[in-house]
Amino acid sequence: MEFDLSTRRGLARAITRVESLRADHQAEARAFLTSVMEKTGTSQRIGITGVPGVGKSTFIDAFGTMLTEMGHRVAVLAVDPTSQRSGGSILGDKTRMARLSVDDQAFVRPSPAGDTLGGVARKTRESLLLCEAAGYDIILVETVGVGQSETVVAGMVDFFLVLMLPNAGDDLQGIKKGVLEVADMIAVNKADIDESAAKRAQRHYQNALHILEPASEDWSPPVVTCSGATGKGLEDVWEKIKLHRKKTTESGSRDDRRAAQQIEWMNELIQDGLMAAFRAHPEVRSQLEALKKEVANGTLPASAAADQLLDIFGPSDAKLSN
Ligand SMILES: Nc1nc2c(ncn2[C@@H]2O[C@H](COP(=O)(O)OP(=O)(O)OP(=O)(O)O)[C@@H](O)[C@H]2O)c(=O)[nH]1
Ligand SMILES: [Mg+2]
Repeated sequence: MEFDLSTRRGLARAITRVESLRADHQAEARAFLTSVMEKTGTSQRIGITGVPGVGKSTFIDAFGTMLTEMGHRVAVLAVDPTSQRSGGSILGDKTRMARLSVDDQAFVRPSPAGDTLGGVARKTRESLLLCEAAGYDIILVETVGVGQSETVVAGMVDFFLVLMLPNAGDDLQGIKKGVLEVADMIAVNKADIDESAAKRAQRHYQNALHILEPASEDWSPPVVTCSGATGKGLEDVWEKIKLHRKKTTESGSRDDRRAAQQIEWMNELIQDGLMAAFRAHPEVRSQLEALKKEVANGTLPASAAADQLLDIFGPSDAKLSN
């Protein structure tokens, strides 16, 4: 199956194939992806997160439009594991991306549905590669700041931007420390509402970041203020992202980060594949429930049950002791 990636329609159809749950579609999608791999890898991949209402969609609309005006081609993807439950999705509200969604230099795709974060993220990773093969040189991946989704998105981008509200209390407004650890930059958004509050929040986050060990030797995450609504500060955000790219390209850490992400992704896929094969194995299936009960009621040690099942499953060396 071929898809014409030179049109948005062709790209959209290829992504739909990636998102399909049908095994034959997935095989087709994978074969197609393999055939376009050499055209991937050249874009700037940027993750954007923040609590609901921080202004992600508004920011992306303004930031993306600024980039297409500079001559870039911008694709916007989303990772939202909650989209199925709520019936909507992060980018369902195209009204919030009024300019970008009609910009012919942009491609906007809502989050794929899925009941696990891993499943949603896998599809987004593959869609990201398709967008690159289609010639989009900047990919923005939006995720809402819930659960583990930030860590997952940070694991598929070159640069991870965390948007914050200006009314930061001393309690870091409940922000998870884990988010600060993966941030390459913090932007205090909605600075137009109250400049001095935004500046206070900026100092606050600068202090918070100083407490943490810098994640890399060649980059200390800056804290800036901006407004998606007025556009103020967005050029500065872009300058910082370009500087990061320059520094990490020179030091080699950008390639290292990408390589580590690819290996991590492969490992996840192997684990998923093995688990699926394990669960589908007829004899494992016939024994699993009974053994689970024995483990649950304490008559069989978990390790013995696992060994039994691994024995049934296959290669005799697939044992816990190895
Ligand atoms: N004053 C001001 N308001 C903003 C700004 N950015 C967004 N807003 C408003 O804040 C509200 C939420 O903005 P969104 O862009 O939808 O926020 P979001 O983070 O995408 O929200 P979710 O998709 O629900 O997670 C809307 O009413 C926006 O108009 C800004 O820079 N300044
Ligand atoms: Mg939004």
